[in-house]
Amino acid sequence: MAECSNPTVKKQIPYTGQGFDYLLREGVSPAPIVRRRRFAWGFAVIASLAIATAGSCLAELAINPCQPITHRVVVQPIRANKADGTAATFMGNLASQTYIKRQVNRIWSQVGVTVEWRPLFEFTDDFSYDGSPTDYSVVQRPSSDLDAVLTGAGAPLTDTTGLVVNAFFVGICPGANLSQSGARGLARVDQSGMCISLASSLMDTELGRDAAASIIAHEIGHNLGLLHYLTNSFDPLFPPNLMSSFMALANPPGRLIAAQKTILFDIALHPYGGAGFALLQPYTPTPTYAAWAALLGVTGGPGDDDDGDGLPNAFEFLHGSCPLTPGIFPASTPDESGLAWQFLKQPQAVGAGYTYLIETSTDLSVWKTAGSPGSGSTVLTDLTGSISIRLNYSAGPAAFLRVAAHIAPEN
Ligand SMILES: [Ca+2]
Ligand SMILES: [Ca+2]
Ligand SMILES: [Zn+2]
Repeated sequence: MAECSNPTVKKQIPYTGQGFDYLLREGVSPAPIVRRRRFAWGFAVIASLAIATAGSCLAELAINPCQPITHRVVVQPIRANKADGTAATFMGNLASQTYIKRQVNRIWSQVGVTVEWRPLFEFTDDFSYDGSPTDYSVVQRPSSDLDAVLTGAGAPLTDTTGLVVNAFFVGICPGANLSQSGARGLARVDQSGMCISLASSLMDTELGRDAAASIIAHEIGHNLGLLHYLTNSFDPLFPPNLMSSFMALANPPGRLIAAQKTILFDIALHPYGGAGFALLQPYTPTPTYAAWAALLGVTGGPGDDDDGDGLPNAFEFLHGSCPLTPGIFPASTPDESGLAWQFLKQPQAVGAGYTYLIETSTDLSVWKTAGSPGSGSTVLTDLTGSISIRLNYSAGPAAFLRVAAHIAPEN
């Protein structure tokens, strides 16, 4: 795992108004700053601070930040074995499996989807493994073998409801020959069913495991109804993305773009009737921190900061930002009276009892609850899904706002 860089950026924004120069100072101390209440987790940051982190913390995959999980996809992995005991590569050892599944989950969390893996099903069938008795070590295995594997006699049709993605891990992928089996996949579009072949050597490196995750996530995308997407590295309108038809091992793609999310969640936009739409099942997250952490692969507690971006996990839980992708503190919006910040409230975290503790100060020493008399701040709105706070320019020559997400103390 690459080390996270976490430089602290301090900036000052001059503001001129009402005949005098107003300086809203911005700064931060290393988190956690203060623990002032029994139930308060470390304060996230002092408002208006941009925490810049270079690159991705977890791995090389280029992906967008996650979105709050609203749907799930259930995947049934099936490993093809030959009668002589030769077994297709699945995802390597347990640590490698955990890593790859986590990366697949990170990719799909970009569109608010979590991937649930059923236990691996072992299936002994020479034809499924490599097309035996025909030899496809040099000649390309026909693509039509995909359907033959998926529907063949004895194939483990573990799902008759059309709600589970069946993923066969094979020795030679249909549409490829043995020499092309580094990482290959072939999948139905807008319907369950795929074949994947992975060279065992891929499991030896992080890049190889990322490539495996990328191709697995790509084939899931086909099953869910996505076609290949035109890409051009030099055209920002068509950035490399998960559904590129070509993947370079050195740079496995993972990004899902907005147009793809639109297709996924609109059955009318599905290309072949929308059977793949049913694979996306609505998901109601369990209202606990532990469930959220397990879902996204967060290993730290509420006061920890898994991605090192200065936003504690508890804040990311409540606000809905991604705990494994470095982000920045929510941006402020200026108006004639000050700077306003909006902090989102995710239903899962609200259900778990989490709330914001927002305080202001003019000297970084004495802190007052935001919106209280003399705090120099105003609660603009406090809604089910968000709270908006304005730090007023009248607060003083310098003003600070800080926020923590915590479980509200019982009265
Ligand atoms: Ca964080
Ligand atoms: Ca983050
Ligand atoms: Zn494809």
